[in-house]
Amino acid sequence: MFCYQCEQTAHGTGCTEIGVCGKNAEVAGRQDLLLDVTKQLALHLSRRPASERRAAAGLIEEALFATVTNVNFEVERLDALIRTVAAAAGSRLPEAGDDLRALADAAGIPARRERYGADVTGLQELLTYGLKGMAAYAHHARRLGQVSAAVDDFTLTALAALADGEADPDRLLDLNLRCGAASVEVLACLDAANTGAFGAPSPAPVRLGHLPGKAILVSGHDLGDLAALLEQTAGTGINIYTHGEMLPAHGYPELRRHPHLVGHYGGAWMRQRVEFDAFPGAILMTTNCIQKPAPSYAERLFTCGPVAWPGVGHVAGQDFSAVIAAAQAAPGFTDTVSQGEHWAGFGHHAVLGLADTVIAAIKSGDIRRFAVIGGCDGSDTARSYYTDLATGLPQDWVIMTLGCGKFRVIGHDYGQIGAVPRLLDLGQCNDAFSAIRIAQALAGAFECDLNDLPVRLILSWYEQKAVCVLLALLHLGLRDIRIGPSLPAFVTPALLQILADKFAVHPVGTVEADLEALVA
Ligand code: FSO
Ligand code: SF4
Repeated sequence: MFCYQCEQTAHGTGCTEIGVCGKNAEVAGRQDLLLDVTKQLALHLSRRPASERRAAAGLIEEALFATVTNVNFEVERLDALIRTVAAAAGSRLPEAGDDLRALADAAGIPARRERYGADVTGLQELLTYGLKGMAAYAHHARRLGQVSAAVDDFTLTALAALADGEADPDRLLDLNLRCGAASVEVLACLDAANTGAFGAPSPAPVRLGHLPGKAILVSGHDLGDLAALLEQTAGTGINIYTHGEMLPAHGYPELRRHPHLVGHYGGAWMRQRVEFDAFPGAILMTTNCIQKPAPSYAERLFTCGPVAWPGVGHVAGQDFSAVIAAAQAAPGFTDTVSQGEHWAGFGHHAVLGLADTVIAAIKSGDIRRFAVIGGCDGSDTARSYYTDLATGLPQDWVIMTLGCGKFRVIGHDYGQIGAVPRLLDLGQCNDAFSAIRIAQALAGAFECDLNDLPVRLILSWYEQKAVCVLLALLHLGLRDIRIGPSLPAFVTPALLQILADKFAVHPVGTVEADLEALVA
């Protein structure tokens, strides 16, 4: 196997024997093959009528999402997807065994690096990961009834180009920037889907801690699954807690109106083995990031949607009765623990509702700058950089955070600047759209370019949705973006040079040096 698609890749170069995420060679091979047949399907569809292309968009999303880091670790489910996608493309696949493995090897990254070289393969993978991230976001939006034809069309175009062996660096760079344009679209589409279904987020305090009673913990990003679970548990006496990237759910009026959505439990995804072990109820994983479950909670853990782990109960559709039964059978909490509160719900609607106050504070000099510090969290100890940077910023800076990277930033009292809280939690990683909307509104108010705003971007990345967000920012022409805690292994020195020259993208430095540079 060879995989270098995420930040925790082995030795910073690539996972070979087994993934740091727990993906074994068999699963990795299936994911390579699934990606390859999906590209072939896109190529096939590029010669078919538009109606056929549209009809296949959901399947292509599902296939791409299944190959994102920490999503699907189950060979049988991957095999079923491979056969469905191959059948849609009219391709014939060998039944199983060595022939399938040989096909997977031929589709893998080492074979392409040999053929095209590391730089071109890196550009192809940058595009591929951007497409995977887009697919994940598009999948959530589609489930809530929102689709973007521009996103679906671009996904097919780009996959078909990759299937066709596109290896021209300029054309690949252009496809990557077009992926950024489609990424802005998909973020907008998901924003419309979430706010359409659950109302515009507004600031609300979230209980940190727990109450006595039976409990279900919901992790991942899919607000639709959470909403269905809230409906199905109404009146049962079971309390629902959010975990990880589900924290922003409390900002949505149509979700927090449920009195049994009682609070948030735990931190970011990579702490789940400890936190799920200690949680005395059932746990539902709606999307990434799932880790290998410990035996202590494997029977109380359930996956749904695109997520799968061998031996873990999978909920087909949104009938959560098995999860509810597991919660009833578990002891639940017997005490009350109060760990304070966190304010969620500062999406673009809420922040732009304060636009006059914010603009006046910028003009008066009370607010000097904004720092967007967010993205993904991960295990690397170097990620303490984000905590130290956020807490070290001058008191006249406002911090906007988002994604599970927020867990490196929240939990500190940043105070207020007048009526404006110094820490604004914009939401999930896809709520990078809120940062974009806020920046665009400020640029409009000050009649300046986005890059002339007093906004600094310090991003943390882990998996492919972060690539989608980064490409969106590059498409918008944003420069001087800091990325950490380390640079992607697929970004070769030559590719990094292009990103540095064209977009002034650069790696994070030390906290001291970056604070000095940011404040200057
Ligand atoms: Fe985090 Fe995982 Fe939301 Fe990612 S939970 S790391 S970028 O899946 O999607 O921020
Ligand atoms: Fe390694 Fe990340 Fe790939 Fe998992 S997803 S195999 S950790 S590079």
